[in-house]
Amino acid sequence: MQAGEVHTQPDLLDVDRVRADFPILQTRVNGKPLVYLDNAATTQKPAAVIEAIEQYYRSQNANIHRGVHHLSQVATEAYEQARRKVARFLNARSEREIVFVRGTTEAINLVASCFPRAGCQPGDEILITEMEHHSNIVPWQLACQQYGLRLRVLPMDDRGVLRIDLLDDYLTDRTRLMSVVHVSNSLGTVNPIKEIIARAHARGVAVLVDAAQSVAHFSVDVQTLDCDFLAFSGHKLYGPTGIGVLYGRENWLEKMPPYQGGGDMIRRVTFEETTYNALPYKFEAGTPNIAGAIGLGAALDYLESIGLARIARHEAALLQYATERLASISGLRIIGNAPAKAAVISFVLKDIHPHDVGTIVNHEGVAIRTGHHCTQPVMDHFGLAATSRASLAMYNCKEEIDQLVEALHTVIGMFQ
Ligand code: 7TS
Repeated sequence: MQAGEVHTQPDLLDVDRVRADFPILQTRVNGKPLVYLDNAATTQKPAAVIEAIEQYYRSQNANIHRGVHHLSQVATEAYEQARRKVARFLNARSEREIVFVRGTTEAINLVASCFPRAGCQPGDEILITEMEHHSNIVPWQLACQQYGLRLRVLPMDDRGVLRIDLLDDYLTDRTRLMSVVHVSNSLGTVNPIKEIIARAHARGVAVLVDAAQSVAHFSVDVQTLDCDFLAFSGHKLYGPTGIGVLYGRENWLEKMPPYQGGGDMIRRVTFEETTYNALPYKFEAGTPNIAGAIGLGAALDYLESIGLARIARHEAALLQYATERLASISGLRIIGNAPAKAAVISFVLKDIHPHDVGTIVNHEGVAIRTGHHCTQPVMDHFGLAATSRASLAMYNCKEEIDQLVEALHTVIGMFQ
């Protein structure tokens, strides 16, 4: 190293320092250090998020948008500041495009309920894909029943890659909206979302992006993507449960009728007629999850202090390491082998039931998810009932992957 050269490598994530920010990672399970690899289900929370929520309840709690008193103004400002942070995080044009909801599920239900009333006729089509989470399937089935629409499904291949070569056949003159997952929660596939959006737009089709599994892993910019809607959950992004975001392009949100009726979403109510509030409040009926929004804002601050580019590099290296180590276990088959993947490895181990795999590795302190991951059509594609799934976050490290591999060898030993 040359004199004067900086010793630290600013581009590298300091995983020990990051881990120290997450109190729960000190937990021991069955006498072993916790190895938390269920991050696609929910991430752990840094102290900064826990403290922001506590501080809100200790010193800022009041209902928002209604009171002239001090605390109500403080709480309103904190809630609206969180919205501005989300708008900046996604690079939205305005915070009018940011609707707070309970999570990805509610965001998709909102669009499935309101979009058809603004932009569809009976016989029109909604396009989804074969790798969607149930929360991006069932709301559209309900909408199809209610509004006489037809649901179409773009298939994937056996690597878990969408058949983009068929996209133009599936985008018909009747297609009004395509709702597509950015990163698959059960396969890890990163879909070429920008290309999909461009091709849908060329046919006049609006696009909703399910970003539940992408926003915590690499930077997502709604203007660069040019999406019409985008949904994510706070709890998969180091924030609290019960809060999430629907980004909606302003012209669509203006056109769509409200989702729920109640306080705060109105301008004027009489028994004869009600007029609605401005965006985004038209879609936020009732007292929202104020503490949740503030906690989400703190999570975004934390994420940005680490830097998504640095997180993406760290997780990509870890995913590659984990893939190589798992693939070297005899009898282990990785499900989902797309060239572009993020943070998720699903696998089956010989003919051992995934629930047995999950139970035994838990004895070794390792938390993985087993089951269909709310993607039964994906399981059907591969002729499986369930897989085991390890999913990564910024605080995971190589030693934890080694512990998983060791625990899997214990599983194999028990079934020999
Ligand atoms: N979309 C995707 C791609 C998801 O992975 C999930 C949750 C959702 C939508 C729903 O998010 P929610 O916050 O509204 O529940 N995925 C998972 C999972 O993989 N394991 O548990 C939940």
